[in-house]
Amino acid sequence: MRMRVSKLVTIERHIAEEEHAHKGASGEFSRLMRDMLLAIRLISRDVRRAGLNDVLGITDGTNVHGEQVKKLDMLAHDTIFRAMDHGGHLCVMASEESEELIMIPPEYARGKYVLLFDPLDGSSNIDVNVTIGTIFSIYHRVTPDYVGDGTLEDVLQPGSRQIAAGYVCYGSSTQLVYTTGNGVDIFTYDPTIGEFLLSDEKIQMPNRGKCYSVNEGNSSKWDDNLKKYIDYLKTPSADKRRPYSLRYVGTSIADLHRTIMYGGIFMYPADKSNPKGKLRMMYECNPLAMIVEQAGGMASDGVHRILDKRPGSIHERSPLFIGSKDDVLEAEAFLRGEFPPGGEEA
Ligand code: AHM
Ligand code: MG
Repeated sequence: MRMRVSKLVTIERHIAEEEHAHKGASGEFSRLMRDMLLAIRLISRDVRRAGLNDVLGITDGTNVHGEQVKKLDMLAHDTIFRAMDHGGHLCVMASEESEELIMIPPEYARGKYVLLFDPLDGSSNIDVNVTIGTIFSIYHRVTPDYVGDGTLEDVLQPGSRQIAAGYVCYGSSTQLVYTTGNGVDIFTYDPTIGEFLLSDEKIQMPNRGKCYSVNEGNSSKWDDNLKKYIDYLKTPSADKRRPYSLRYVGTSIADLHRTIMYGGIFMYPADKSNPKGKLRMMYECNPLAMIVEQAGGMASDGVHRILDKRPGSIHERSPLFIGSKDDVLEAEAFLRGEFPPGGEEA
């Protein structure tokens, strides 16, 4: 459900007000987010001018996942690093585009927060002018030494410990979808004034939708229960609840954003070639799961709640079933072999 707002509120004011509501807050989180918003505005500018500014195409390298790195992937990664390395708020960062942890340069102070990010999500869509995004996730550091470098232990926290998560969708407009665990708000970027303004407040997604979103080109590698679930969604039902429509952009941000607004389910399941699916737990699954839960939806790996999973490494992958509660519960039931759910005729 959309709660459109008429009051004019910038994201900076929103963040400062949320922080003031916490007793004893020092303002450090607001300053951290101010730096992050600068990076986002710069990336948005570069994305909006792609085609004019030599950011399309590939670099010479591949990343830790063996994928070709696009110029815009690298530019977005560097922009976030340059905005965040010197503020004194972070003790360590990790990025989908960097094999190792990203340490704070020795000349700058360390702080109490940890930043994880996917600088440019949907890389395969960059060169064809289709929606792409940026995803980020913030944690408190857990190592007690507040002046030293952050460690792997600070980064490998379960998603339930995130203190903030957000994604930016470079679509028909640039929108930032953001939560600190107090509901989900959407801010739309007005490039003429350089501000993100609150456009939808405390959004709640439908309990069920009519769209499913999955790369069905992989279906020959799926297990039988998943195949049965997808067939079920496509089979007309007497109550007209099915068939579902298929929508698949191939950018998780875009597929998820539509799912949040209209309801339904977005999946990147495991398959025979990718036993843990494709999406990365730390940079994609966890922040998206926090946002969806805050909007009244659900995120699962097919069996377990995403936010409860304990990551073993920074680039670990996880299957993802995310979206409207009833749709995700139904997917889980199928994956357990309980189909059709409730004895309903498929
Ligand atoms: P990326 O972060 O390198 O762009 O990769 C992740 C993307 C997701 O945004 C999207 O859901 C998925 O890869 C699409 O994968 P596929 O092309 O296999 O369907
Ligand atoms: Mg990604």
